Amino acid sequence: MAKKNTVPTNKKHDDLAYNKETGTGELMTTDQGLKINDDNNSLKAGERGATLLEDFILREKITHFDHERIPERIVHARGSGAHGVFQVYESMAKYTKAGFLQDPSVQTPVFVRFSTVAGFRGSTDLARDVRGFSVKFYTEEGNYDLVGNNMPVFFIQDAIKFPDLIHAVKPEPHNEIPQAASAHDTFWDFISLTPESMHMIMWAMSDRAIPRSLRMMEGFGIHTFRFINAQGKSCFVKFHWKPLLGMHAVAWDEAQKISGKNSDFHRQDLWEAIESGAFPEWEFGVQIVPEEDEHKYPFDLLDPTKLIPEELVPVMRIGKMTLNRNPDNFFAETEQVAFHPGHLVPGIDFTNDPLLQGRLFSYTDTQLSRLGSPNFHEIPINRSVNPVHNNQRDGHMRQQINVGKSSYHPNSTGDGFPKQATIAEGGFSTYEERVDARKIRARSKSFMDFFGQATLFFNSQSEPEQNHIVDALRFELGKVQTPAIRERMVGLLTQVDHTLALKVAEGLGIPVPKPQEPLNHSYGADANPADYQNIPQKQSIDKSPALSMANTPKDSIKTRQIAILVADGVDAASLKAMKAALTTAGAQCKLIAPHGGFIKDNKGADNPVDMSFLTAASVIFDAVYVPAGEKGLMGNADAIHFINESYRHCKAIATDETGLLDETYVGAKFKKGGGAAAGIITGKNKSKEFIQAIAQHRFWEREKNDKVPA
Ligand code: HDE
Repeated sequence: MAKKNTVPTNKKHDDLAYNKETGTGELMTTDQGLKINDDNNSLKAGERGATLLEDFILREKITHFDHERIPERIVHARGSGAHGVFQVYESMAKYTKAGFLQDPSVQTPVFVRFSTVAGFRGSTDLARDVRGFSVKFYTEEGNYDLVGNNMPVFFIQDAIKFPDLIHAVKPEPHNEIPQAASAHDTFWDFISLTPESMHMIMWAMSDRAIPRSLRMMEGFGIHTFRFINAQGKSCFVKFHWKPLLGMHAVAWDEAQKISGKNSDFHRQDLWEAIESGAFPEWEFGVQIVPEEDEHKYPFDLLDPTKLIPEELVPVMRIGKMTLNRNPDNFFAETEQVAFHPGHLVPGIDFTNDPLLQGRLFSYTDTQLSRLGSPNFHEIPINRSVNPVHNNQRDGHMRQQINVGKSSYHPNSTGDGFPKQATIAEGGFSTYEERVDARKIRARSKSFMDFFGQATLFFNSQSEPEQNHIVDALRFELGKVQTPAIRERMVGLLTQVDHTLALKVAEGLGIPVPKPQEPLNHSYGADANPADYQNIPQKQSIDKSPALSMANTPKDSIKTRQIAILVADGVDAASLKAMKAALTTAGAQCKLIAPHGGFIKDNKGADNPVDMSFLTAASVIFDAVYVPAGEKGLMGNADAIHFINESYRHCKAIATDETGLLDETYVGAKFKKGGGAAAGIITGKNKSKEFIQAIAQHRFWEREKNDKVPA
């Protein structure tokens, strides 16, 4: 029978060119399907002659290459993605009719993209920055996008200031310096003139801005949203993601060094965790506020520079997200994924948060510029699992081949289809919020406490965390060239906490100036400044333990990276025992040696080296262990530096013997009678103590007494 040619319409396209199992594969073709006979030589007029314009194969290949890049995202350009699933623990029908929050047996596929905000696409992962935390839920009712960050508040209250904020933080326009950094004049100039940013500044200067791993950070929807149940009753809701591995950060000195040693540190960590089957997990949390409580708090629920302390409204953990599959192709998935806070499902709706309202415009607009067509929803990563039926037609790169002649509604040519869905059929209807107002450009008086929650955040931090905020501000403002900007900033800090301002001023070598007057432009052109006197400055609580990373669970060493320093002659038994204990507890061990290849243990066996001192660095590990038989490492400057630096960054260190340790800063300290520092474990068979120490993540109190030369 003759083979029938069919036009490939929406057939799933499997383009794996080579099958490893069978050793068979596809022949190379042009984009038009023509088999290529020579992919190594362009068409020339003779062996030494000019290349011919006729060479359509060469031209097709080069043209495609020339257009391989699309504009990177204006913000959140640097990102890493992963696939996974979400499952609700029990039905949330009481609060919302959202289909994916009803049935605990249903797994909803998700795609998540984490990002930094300011840097370009190729910038370092370890920049001091906010992290984007976007989740696309592929629900049966259409895509729901929760496009959040790893901090629960934002810099500004009104979307109209977003371009200013981003222009200020991006590299300065005259010389495009600095990359992926807020430590420069334009950013702090804008911030010093925008007091509403002070709460977010506390977060951005805290350790939350330098996470140990994307898998170890919280996520937040930031804005207050609405849930609506089947009876049409609405309540307010804030969304949270709680990482099951706890929240952890690196030290700032470490972050800067990681940026040089491995600028893909977070991306690689996420990738490798998923590849090794250590799937990252977060619990999905909601804070529910009944509609009648809208005005109960000393802050406005619509103000995105405020959070609801968990001590006032507990976070209910209602489900779990597991990331279990890496993308097949970075560009097709992570780069082309298009999030939008306006991708909603029935049962979830917006509030009038003025930042959220502006975002609802921005995200489709940005996709048009980035992805180049209103058909971006047809790119596989953006497709809804619920089939799309509407009368939108044509446009650049349209994939769907719409059949029939009706492309309008109402129609009789298509029997009236596609028809509108009734509410009972799952049709979306906007929550009917009452509106009765004047059109004005003004900010609500209830938004005008700029410092109360900044102070709450600062007061809720542990002592090391507070010190890190001071250091971060000294660093950032220390890089600012214009004295007036530094002074304005310290003036603002006095309104958060006077000691904080004093310490920062001391580091900068400037006096503490008087606090600045509130800026008139914050009120709005149509506002009467007299209405804005006596703004409440008091939060209902003084401390919120949930805001401190020091209170995160510290009971696991799962997926932690442990460096084992070895040289020829290492004691085989010690090495084997510690490796087994750490691996059983879920950590991953890497053998680091003076050279690559193999090292010979004291039993004569060859042990493969994972990294040499040249390619490894202490900053990419969580802890370090030196087994017995360390002679080959003694006097080795790299090994000594490795331990000193681990100590400086407050990590757990274990050594069976003390020869190498004695050559380090740590050993010298012991000798001087400094006593055994927390997190330093010496002696054989101490795997239990070492594991407990690693689970503590860091011994930050070391910083107080020690300035380690590393
Ligand atoms: Fe975004 N934001 N944003 N943003 N945002 C974008 O959309 C914007 C804001 C956030 O992984 C852009 O597709 C405006 C808050 C994340 O692909 C753009 C305003 C929060 C991502 C845009 C905000 C976010 C973006 C650029 C102020 C936390 C990365 C590329 C009104 C709740 C999504 C894109 C991804 C991306 C606009 C403020 C989170 C330009 C106008 C607040 C995580 O549309």
